[in-house]
Amino acid sequence: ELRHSPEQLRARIAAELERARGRSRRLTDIEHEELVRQHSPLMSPLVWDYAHIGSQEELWLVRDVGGRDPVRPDIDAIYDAFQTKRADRPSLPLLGPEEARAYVRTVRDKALDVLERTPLEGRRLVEAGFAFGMIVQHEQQHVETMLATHQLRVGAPVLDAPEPPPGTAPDAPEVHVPGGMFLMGTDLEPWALDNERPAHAVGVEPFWIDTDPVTNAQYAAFVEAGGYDDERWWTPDGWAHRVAAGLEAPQFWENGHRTRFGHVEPIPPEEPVQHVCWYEADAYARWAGKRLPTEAEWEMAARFDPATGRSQRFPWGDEDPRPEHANLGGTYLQPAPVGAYPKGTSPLGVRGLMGDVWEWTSSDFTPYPGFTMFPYPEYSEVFFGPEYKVLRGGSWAADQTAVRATFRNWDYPIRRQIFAGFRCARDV
Ligand code: AVJ
Ligand code: FE
Repeated sequence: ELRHSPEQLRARIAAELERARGRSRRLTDIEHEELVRQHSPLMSPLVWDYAHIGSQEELWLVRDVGGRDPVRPDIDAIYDAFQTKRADRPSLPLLGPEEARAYVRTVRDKALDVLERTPLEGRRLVEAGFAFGMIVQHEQQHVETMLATHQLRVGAPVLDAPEPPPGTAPDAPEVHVPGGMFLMGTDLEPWALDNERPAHAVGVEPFWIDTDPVTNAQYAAFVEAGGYDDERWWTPDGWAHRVAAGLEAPQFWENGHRTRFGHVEPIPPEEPVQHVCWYEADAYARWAGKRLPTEAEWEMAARFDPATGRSQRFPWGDEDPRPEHANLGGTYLQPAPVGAYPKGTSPLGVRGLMGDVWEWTSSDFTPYPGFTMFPYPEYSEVFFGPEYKVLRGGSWAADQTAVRATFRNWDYPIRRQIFAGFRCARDV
Protein backbone atom coordinates (compact mmCIF):
# COMPACT_ATOMS: atom_id res chain seq x y z
CA GLU A 1 0.00 0.00 0.00
CA LEU A 2 2.94 2.32 0.71
CA ARG A 3 3.83 1.89 -2.96
CA HIS A 4 0.56 3.50 -4.00
CA SER A 5 -0.07 7.21 -4.41
CA PRO A 6 -2.95 8.57 -2.28
CA GLU A 7 -5.09 8.72 -5.45
CA GLN A 8 -4.38 5.10 -6.35
CA LEU A 9 -5.09 4.00 -2.81
CA ARG A 10 -8.33 5.98 -2.72
CA ALA A 11 -9.45 4.38 -6.00
CA ARG A 12 -8.57 0.92 -4.74
CA ILE A 13 -10.49 1.41 -1.47
CA ALA A 14 -13.54 2.74 -3.35
CA ALA A 15 -13.44 -0.25 -5.71
CA GLU A 16 -13.19 -2.74 -2.82
CA LEU A 17 -16.07 -1.06 -0.95
CA GLU A 18 -18.16 -1.30 -4.12
CA ARG A 19 -17.23 -4.94 -4.73
CA ALA A 20 -18.17 -5.87 -1.16
CA ARG A 21 -21.50 -4.07 -1.56
CA GLY A 22 -22.19 -5.94 -4.79
CA ARG A 23 -21.90 -9.23 -2.87
CA SER A 24 -23.98 -8.17 0.15
CA ARG A 25 -26.68 -6.68 -2.11
CA ARG A 26 -26.94 -9.91 -4.09
CA LEU A 27 -27.49 -11.97 -0.93
CA THR A 28 -30.19 -9.58 0.29
CA ASP A 29 -31.94 -9.16 -3.07
CA ILE A 30 -34.58 -11.71 -2.06
CA GLU A 31 -38.17 -11.66 -0.83
CA HIS A 32 -39.07 -9.56 2.22
CA GLU A 33 -40.14 -12.61 4.22
CA GLU A 34 -36.82 -14.41 3.56
CA LEU A 35 -34.90 -11.38 4.82
CA VAL A 36 -36.73 -10.87 8.09
CA ARG A 37 -37.16 -14.55 9.04
CA GLN A 38 -34.65 -16.21 11.32
CA HIS A 39 -33.53 -19.26 9.35
CA SER A 40 -31.67 -20.73 12.34
CA PRO A 41 -31.30 -19.69 16.00
CA LEU A 42 -27.55 -19.73 15.31
CA MET A 43 -27.86 -16.89 12.81
CA SER A 44 -29.29 -13.39 12.58
CA PRO A 45 -32.08 -12.52 10.16
CA LEU A 46 -30.32 -11.48 6.93
CA VAL A 47 -31.72 -7.97 7.27
CA TRP A 48 -29.87 -7.62 10.60
CA ASP A 49 -26.50 -8.41 8.99
CA TYR A 50 -27.17 -5.94 6.21
CA ALA A 51 -27.98 -2.99 8.49
CA HIS A 52 -25.16 -4.05 10.87
CA ILE A 53 -22.74 -3.67 7.95
CA GLY A 54 -24.00 -0.10 7.56
CA SER A 55 -23.90 0.55 11.29
CA GLN A 56 -20.21 -0.47 11.59
CA GLU A 57 -19.39 1.65 8.55
CA GLU A 58 -21.15 4.60 10.16
CA LEU A 59 -19.22 4.15 13.43
CA TRP A 60 -15.73 3.63 11.97
CA LEU A 61 -15.73 5.67 8.78
CA VAL A 62 -18.41 8.37 9.06
CA ARG A 63 -18.10 9.17 12.76
CA ASP A 64 -14.54 8.12 13.64
CA VAL A 65 -12.42 8.79 10.54
CA GLY A 66 -14.70 11.54 9.18
CA GLY A 67 -15.67 13.17 12.48
CA ARG A 68 -19.18 13.60 11.04
CA ASP A 69 -22.49 13.73 12.88
CA PRO A 70 -24.19 10.37 13.51
CA VAL A 71 -26.66 9.22 10.85
CA ARG A 72 -28.82 7.03 13.12
CA PRO A 73 -27.58 7.19 16.75
CA ASP A 74 -30.94 5.70 17.78
CA ILE A 75 -30.09 2.29 16.28
CA ASP A 76 -26.53 1.83 17.58
CA ALA A 77 -27.57 -0.62 20.30
CA ILE A 78 -29.71 -2.79 18.01
CA TYR A 79 -26.78 -3.42 15.66
CA ASP A 80 -24.15 -3.85 18.36
CA ALA A 81 -23.36 -7.57 18.24
CA PHE A 82 -22.29 -7.50 21.89
CA GLN A 83 -25.56 -6.05 23.18
CA THR A 84 -27.84 -8.55 21.46
CA LYS A 85 -27.30 -12.27 20.93
CA ARG A 86 -28.09 -13.70 17.50
CA ALA A 87 -31.01 -15.74 18.87
CA ASP A 88 -32.68 -12.59 20.26
CA ARG A 89 -32.28 -10.40 17.18
CA PRO A 90 -35.64 -11.20 15.53
CA SER A 91 -37.48 -9.61 18.48
CA LEU A 92 -35.64 -6.27 18.16
CA PRO A 93 -37.21 -3.26 16.40
CA LEU A 94 -35.01 -3.88 13.34
CA LEU A 95 -35.03 -1.68 10.27
CA GLY A 96 -37.18 -3.31 7.61
CA PRO A 97 -35.64 -4.35 4.27
CA GLU A 98 -36.38 -1.04 2.51
CA GLU A 99 -35.24 1.05 5.49
CA ALA A 100 -32.07 -1.04 5.79
CA ARG A 101 -31.29 -0.56 2.09
CA ALA A 102 -31.80 3.20 2.36
CA TYR A 103 -29.68 3.35 5.53
CA VAL A 104 -26.67 1.48 4.12
CA ARG A 105 -26.85 3.64 0.96
CA THR A 106 -26.85 6.88 3.00
CA VAL A 107 -23.92 5.68 5.08
CA ARG A 108 -21.98 4.59 2.00
CA ASP A 109 -22.44 7.98 0.32
CA LYS A 110 -21.04 9.68 3.43
CA ALA A 111 -18.19 7.17 3.74
CA LEU A 112 -17.17 7.82 0.12
CA ASP A 113 -17.24 11.55 0.82
CA VAL A 114 -15.00 10.99 3.86
CA LEU A 115 -12.67 8.94 1.62
CA GLU A 116 -12.46 11.84 -0.86
CA ARG A 117 -11.54 14.32 1.85
CA THR A 118 -9.14 12.25 3.98
CA PRO A 119 -5.48 12.87 3.15
CA LEU A 120 -4.10 9.34 2.82
CA GLU A 121 -0.54 10.29 3.71
CA GLY A 122 1.75 10.01 6.72
CA ARG A 123 0.04 9.06 9.96
CA ARG A 124 -3.43 9.33 8.39
CA LEU A 125 -2.44 6.75 5.80
CA VAL A 126 -1.78 4.10 8.44
CA GLU A 127 -4.82 4.89 10.59
CA ALA A 128 -7.44 5.89 8.03
CA GLY A 129 -6.16 3.36 5.47
CA PHE A 130 -6.56 0.62 8.07
CA ALA A 131 -10.06 1.80 9.07
CA PHE A 132 -11.23 1.56 5.44
CA GLY A 133 -9.56 -1.85 5.08
CA MET A 134 -11.17 -3.06 8.28
CA ILE A 135 -14.61 -2.01 7.00
CA VAL A 136 -14.07 -3.70 3.62
CA GLN A 137 -13.09 -6.91 5.43
CA HIS A 138 -15.97 -6.56 7.88
CA GLU A 139 -18.56 -6.41 5.08
CA GLN A 140 -16.92 -9.36 3.32
CA GLN A 141 -16.89 -11.38 6.57
CA HIS A 142 -20.61 -10.72 6.99
CA VAL A 143 -21.15 -11.78 3.37
CA GLU A 144 -19.66 -15.12 4.38
CA THR A 145 -21.90 -15.22 7.48
CA MET A 146 -24.92 -14.42 5.28
CA LEU A 147 -23.93 -17.28 2.96
CA ALA A 148 -23.96 -19.59 5.99
CA THR A 149 -27.48 -18.32 6.73
CA HIS A 150 -28.51 -18.97 3.12
CA GLN A 151 -27.12 -22.51 3.42
CA LEU A 152 -29.29 -23.09 6.53
CA ARG A 153 -32.37 -21.70 4.82
CA VAL A 154 -34.99 -24.28 3.80
CA GLY A 155 -36.96 -24.00 0.54
CA ALA A 156 -36.48 -23.57 -3.18
CA PRO A 157 -32.96 -22.41 -4.19
CA VAL A 158 -32.39 -18.68 -4.63
CA LEU A 159 -28.65 -18.86 -5.39
CA ASP A 160 -26.93 -20.58 -8.32
CA ALA A 161 -23.32 -20.87 -9.46
CA PRO A 162 -21.15 -22.47 -12.17
CA GLU A 163 -19.18 -25.70 -11.64
CA PRO A 164 -15.71 -25.32 -10.08
CA PRO A 165 -12.61 -26.35 -12.12
CA PRO A 166 -11.54 -30.05 -12.08
CA GLY A 167 -9.06 -31.46 -9.56
CA THR A 168 -5.67 -33.11 -10.04
CA ALA A 169 -3.99 -35.95 -8.10
CA PRO A 170 -1.17 -35.00 -5.69
CA ASP A 171 2.39 -36.27 -6.25
CA ALA A 172 2.31 -37.69 -2.70
CA PRO A 173 -0.38 -37.67 -0.01
CA GLU A 174 1.83 -35.94 2.57
CA VAL A 175 4.59 -33.32 2.60
CA HIS A 176 7.57 -33.45 4.95
CA VAL A 177 8.31 -30.12 6.63
CA PRO A 178 11.84 -30.01 8.05
CA GLY A 179 10.90 -27.61 10.86
CA GLY A 180 13.19 -24.93 12.30
CA MET A 181 12.62 -21.24 12.88
CA PHE A 182 10.26 -19.15 10.77
CA LEU A 183 8.60 -15.74 10.96
CA MET A 184 4.93 -16.06 11.98
CA GLY A 185 2.41 -13.19 11.87
CA THR A 186 3.05 -9.80 10.25
CA ASP A 187 4.04 -6.18 10.81
CA LEU A 188 3.86 -5.30 7.13
CA GLU A 189 0.35 -6.06 5.86
CA PRO A 190 -1.52 -2.74 6.04
CA TRP A 191 -4.92 -4.43 6.42
CA ALA A 192 -3.82 -7.16 8.85
CA LEU A 193 -5.94 -7.19 12.01
CA ASP A 194 -4.54 -6.84 15.51
CA ASN A 195 -4.50 -10.59 16.22
CA GLU A 196 -2.14 -11.26 13.25
CA ARG A 197 0.49 -8.95 14.75
CA PRO A 198 3.34 -8.67 15.56
CA ALA A 199 5.63 -10.78 13.38
CA HIS A 200 7.66 -13.07 15.64
CA ALA A 201 10.09 -15.95 15.25
CA VAL A 202 8.71 -19.39 16.10
CA GLY A 203 10.52 -22.73 16.32
CA VAL A 204 8.71 -25.72 14.84
CA GLU A 205 9.72 -29.41 15.13
CA PRO A 206 9.83 -31.44 11.89
CA PHE A 207 6.40 -32.79 10.90
CA TRP A 208 4.34 -34.27 8.10
CA ILE A 209 1.27 -32.47 6.75
CA ASP A 210 -1.38 -33.64 4.28
CA THR A 211 -0.80 -32.31 0.76
CA ASP A 212 -4.55 -31.60 0.44
CA PRO A 213 -7.48 -31.04 2.79
CA VAL A 214 -9.37 -34.21 3.82
CA THR A 215 -11.87 -35.05 1.07
CA ASN A 216 -15.50 -36.15 1.27
CA ALA A 217 -14.43 -39.67 0.16
CA GLN A 218 -11.82 -39.87 2.92
CA TYR A 219 -14.26 -38.57 5.50
CA ALA A 220 -17.00 -40.95 4.31
CA ALA A 221 -14.59 -43.85 5.03
CA PHE A 222 -14.42 -42.69 8.66
CA VAL A 223 -18.24 -42.53 8.83
CA GLU A 224 -18.59 -46.02 7.25
CA ALA A 225 -15.94 -47.47 9.58
CA GLY A 226 -18.17 -46.53 12.52
CA GLY A 227 -16.05 -43.57 13.59
CA TYR A 228 -19.07 -41.82 15.11
CA ASP A 229 -19.82 -44.86 17.31
CA ASP A 230 -16.32 -45.41 18.65
CA GLU A 231 -15.49 -43.33 21.69
CA ARG A 232 -11.76 -44.08 21.30
CA TRP A 233 -11.38 -41.47 18.55
CA TRP A 234 -13.03 -38.62 20.43
CA THR A 235 -11.88 -36.38 23.25
CA PRO A 236 -14.16 -36.56 26.35
CA ASP A 237 -15.75 -33.18 25.45
CA GLY A 238 -16.04 -34.22 21.81
CA TRP A 239 -17.72 -37.51 22.68
CA ALA A 240 -20.17 -35.79 25.04
CA HIS A 241 -21.06 -33.35 22.27
CA ARG A 242 -21.26 -36.12 19.63
CA VAL A 243 -23.82 -37.94 21.79
CA ALA A 244 -25.82 -34.90 22.97
CA ALA A 245 -26.08 -33.38 19.48
CA GLY A 246 -26.65 -36.78 17.81
CA LEU A 247 -23.86 -36.21 15.26
CA GLU A 248 -23.64 -38.99 12.63
CA ALA A 249 -22.07 -37.34 9.58
CA PRO A 250 -21.18 -33.83 8.38
CA GLN A 251 -24.04 -31.33 8.53
CA PHE A 252 -26.24 -31.33 5.39
CA TRP A 253 -25.35 -34.97 4.46
CA GLU A 254 -28.20 -37.43 4.10
CA ASN A 255 -28.35 -40.83 2.33
CA GLY A 256 -25.22 -40.30 0.28
CA HIS A 257 -26.43 -36.89 -0.85
CA ARG A 258 -25.97 -33.40 0.45
CA THR A 259 -28.11 -30.29 0.40
CA ARG A 260 -26.28 -27.19 -0.81
CA PHE A 261 -28.16 -23.89 -1.06
CA GLY A 262 -31.38 -25.82 -1.60
CA HIS A 263 -29.97 -28.19 -4.25
CA VAL A 264 -29.88 -31.91 -3.33
CA GLU A 265 -26.91 -33.54 -5.08
CA PRO A 266 -24.52 -36.52 -4.84
CA ILE A 267 -21.57 -35.81 -2.52
CA PRO A 268 -18.53 -35.02 -4.74
CA PRO A 269 -15.85 -37.48 -3.53
CA GLU A 270 -12.78 -35.34 -4.30
CA GLU A 271 -14.01 -32.11 -2.75
CA PRO A 272 -12.69 -31.10 0.70
CA VAL A 273 -15.21 -32.10 3.37
CA GLN A 274 -16.99 -29.11 4.93
CA HIS A 275 -19.53 -28.51 7.69
CA VAL A 276 -17.63 -30.57 10.24
CA CYS A 277 -16.98 -29.19 13.71
CA TRP A 278 -13.58 -29.19 15.43
CA TYR A 279 -14.54 -32.28 17.47
CA GLU A 280 -15.30 -34.23 14.28
CA ALA A 281 -12.05 -33.08 12.62
CA ASP A 282 -10.08 -34.04 15.72
CA ALA A 283 -11.77 -37.49 15.89
CA TYR A 284 -11.12 -38.19 12.20
CA ALA A 285 -7.45 -37.30 12.62
CA ARG A 286 -7.06 -39.70 15.56
CA TRP A 287 -8.83 -42.47 13.61
CA ALA A 288 -6.41 -41.85 10.71
CA GLY A 289 -3.41 -42.16 13.08
CA LYS A 290 -2.70 -38.46 12.76
CA ARG A 291 -3.60 -35.16 14.47
CA LEU A 292 -4.63 -31.65 13.51
CA PRO A 293 -1.77 -29.25 12.74
CA THR A 294 -1.00 -26.42 15.16
CA GLU A 295 -1.55 -23.00 13.65
CA ALA A 296 2.23 -22.43 13.62
CA GLU A 297 2.66 -25.63 11.59
CA TRP A 298 -0.13 -24.57 9.23
CA GLU A 299 1.41 -21.14 8.71
CA MET A 300 4.90 -22.57 8.15
CA ALA A 301 3.51 -25.01 5.58
CA ALA A 302 1.69 -22.13 3.88
CA ARG A 303 4.33 -19.37 3.89
CA PHE A 304 7.82 -20.66 4.52
CA ASP A 305 10.18 -20.81 1.56
CA PRO A 306 13.05 -23.18 2.43
CA ALA A 307 15.12 -21.77 -0.45
CA THR A 308 15.24 -18.27 1.02
CA GLY A 309 14.21 -18.77 4.65
CA ARG A 310 11.53 -16.09 4.12
CA SER A 311 7.83 -16.13 5.01
CA GLN A 312 5.75 -15.17 1.96
CA ARG A 313 2.46 -13.24 2.05
CA PHE A 314 0.58 -16.10 0.37
CA PRO A 315 1.37 -19.75 -0.48
CA TRP A 316 2.06 -18.80 -4.11
CA GLY A 317 4.27 -15.79 -3.33
CA ASP A 318 3.72 -12.15 -2.51
CA GLU A 319 1.15 -11.19 -5.18
CA ASP A 320 -2.45 -10.47 -4.20
CA PRO A 321 -4.80 -13.40 -4.93
CA ARG A 322 -5.96 -13.87 -8.51
CA PRO A 323 -8.69 -16.28 -9.66
CA GLU A 324 -6.11 -18.93 -10.72
CA HIS A 325 -4.54 -19.01 -7.23
CA ALA A 326 -7.46 -20.11 -5.06
CA ASN A 327 -11.20 -20.74 -4.88
CA LEU A 328 -12.30 -17.56 -3.12
CA GLY A 329 -15.02 -14.95 -3.34
CA GLY A 330 -18.10 -17.17 -3.55
CA THR A 331 -17.85 -17.72 -7.32
CA TYR A 332 -18.77 -21.43 -7.15
CA LEU A 333 -20.79 -21.66 -3.91
CA GLN A 334 -18.77 -24.78 -3.05
CA PRO A 335 -15.20 -26.04 -2.61
CA ALA A 336 -13.37 -27.21 -5.75
CA PRO A 337 -11.98 -30.77 -5.99
CA VAL A 338 -8.51 -31.01 -4.43
CA GLY A 339 -5.70 -30.02 -6.76
CA ALA A 340 -7.87 -27.66 -8.82
CA TYR A 341 -5.51 -24.76 -8.10
CA PRO A 342 -1.92 -25.94 -8.82
CA LYS A 343 -0.77 -22.28 -9.00
CA GLY A 344 -1.72 -21.89 -5.34
CA THR A 345 0.79 -24.54 -4.16
CA SER A 346 3.16 -23.41 -1.37
CA PRO A 347 6.97 -23.55 -1.71
CA LEU A 348 6.98 -26.71 0.41
CA GLY A 349 4.46 -28.34 -1.98
CA VAL A 350 1.27 -28.09 0.12
CA ARG A 351 -1.91 -27.49 -1.90
CA GLY A 352 -5.27 -25.81 -1.39
CA LEU A 353 -4.22 -23.80 1.67
CA MET A 354 -6.18 -20.68 0.77
CA GLY A 355 -9.81 -20.89 -0.30
CA ASP A 356 -12.11 -23.94 -0.53
CA VAL A 357 -12.54 -24.53 3.23
CA TRP A 358 -11.41 -22.88 6.45
CA GLU A 359 -9.08 -25.38 8.10
CA TRP A 360 -9.42 -26.26 11.77
CA THR A 361 -6.13 -26.27 13.68
CA SER A 362 -5.39 -27.79 17.10
CA SER A 363 -4.62 -24.32 18.52
CA ASP A 364 -6.66 -22.22 20.92
CA PHE A 365 -7.17 -18.57 19.95
CA THR A 366 -4.49 -16.77 21.98
CA PRO A 367 -2.58 -13.49 21.50
CA TYR A 368 0.87 -13.51 19.92
CA PRO A 369 3.75 -12.34 22.13
CA GLY A 370 3.70 -8.51 22.03
CA PHE A 371 0.02 -8.29 21.00
CA THR A 372 -1.55 -4.83 21.25
CA MET A 373 -5.28 -4.43 20.89
CA PHE A 374 -6.32 -2.30 17.90
CA PRO A 375 -8.65 -0.54 17.28
CA TYR A 376 -11.03 -1.92 19.92
CA PRO A 377 -11.00 -4.89 22.34
CA GLU A 378 -14.17 -6.38 20.84
CA TYR A 379 -12.47 -7.17 17.54
CA SER A 380 -10.39 -10.05 18.93
CA GLU A 381 -9.08 -9.49 22.46
CA VAL A 382 -12.32 -10.46 24.20
CA PHE A 383 -12.29 -13.81 22.35
CA PHE A 384 -8.81 -14.92 23.43
CA GLY A 385 -8.84 -18.08 25.52
CA PRO A 386 -9.44 -21.80 25.40
CA GLU A 387 -13.11 -21.66 24.29
CA TYR A 388 -12.22 -20.85 20.67
CA LYS A 389 -10.20 -22.84 18.15
CA VAL A 390 -8.24 -21.19 15.34
CA LEU A 391 -9.13 -21.78 11.69
CA ARG A 392 -6.75 -20.87 8.87
CA GLY A 393 -6.75 -20.28 5.13
CA GLY A 394 -10.21 -19.09 4.12
CA SER A 395 -13.19 -20.76 2.48
CA TRP A 396 -14.67 -20.58 -1.04
CA ALA A 397 -17.01 -17.93 0.46
CA ALA A 398 -14.24 -15.72 1.84
CA ASP A 399 -13.16 -12.70 -0.15
CA GLN A 400 -9.56 -12.14 -1.27
CA THR A 401 -9.40 -8.95 0.82
CA ALA A 402 -10.29 -10.92 3.95
CA VAL A 403 -7.69 -13.71 3.66
CA ARG A 404 -3.91 -13.77 4.10
CA ALA A 405 -1.47 -16.51 5.06
CA THR A 406 -1.35 -14.71 8.43
CA PHE A 407 -5.15 -14.35 8.82
CA ARG A 408 -6.62 -16.02 11.93
CA ASN A 409 -10.27 -16.98 12.12
CA TRP A 410 -11.77 -18.51 15.26
CA ASP A 411 -14.92 -20.30 16.38
CA TYR A 412 -16.34 -22.65 18.99
CA PRO A 413 -15.33 -26.32 18.59
CA ILE A 414 -19.01 -27.29 18.10
CA ARG A 415 -19.61 -24.99 15.08
CA ARG A 416 -20.61 -26.72 11.82
CA GLN A 417 -22.56 -24.17 9.78
CA ILE A 418 -19.34 -22.36 8.84
CA PHE A 419 -17.53 -23.46 5.67
CA ALA A 420 -14.86 -25.36 7.57
CA GLY A 421 -12.93 -28.56 6.91
CA PHE A 422 -9.39 -29.59 7.83
CA ARG A 423 -6.19 -31.37 6.90
CA CYS A 424 -4.15 -33.67 9.14
CA ALA A 425 -0.53 -33.61 10.31
CA ARG A 426 1.69 -36.04 12.23
CA ASP A 427 5.00 -36.10 14.06
CA VAL A 428 8.07 -37.43 12.26
C1 AVJ B 1 -13.40 -13.13 12.61
C2 AVJ B 1 -15.16 -14.24 11.47
C3 AVJ B 1 -14.80 -14.64 13.81
O1 AVJ B 1 -17.82 -13.10 12.23
O2 AVJ B 1 -17.54 -13.21 14.38
C4 AVJ B 1 -17.64 -9.73 12.11
C5 AVJ B 1 -15.63 -11.32 12.18
N1 AVJ B 1 -16.24 -9.41 13.74
N2 AVJ B 1 -18.08 -8.71 12.86
C6 AVJ B 1 -17.15 -12.96 13.24
C7 AVJ B 1 -16.50 -10.17 12.66
C8 AVJ B 1 -17.25 -8.51 13.85
C9 AVJ B 1 -15.69 -12.48 13.14
N3 AVJ B 1 -14.78 -13.61 12.75
FE1 FE C 1 -19.86 -7.57 12.56
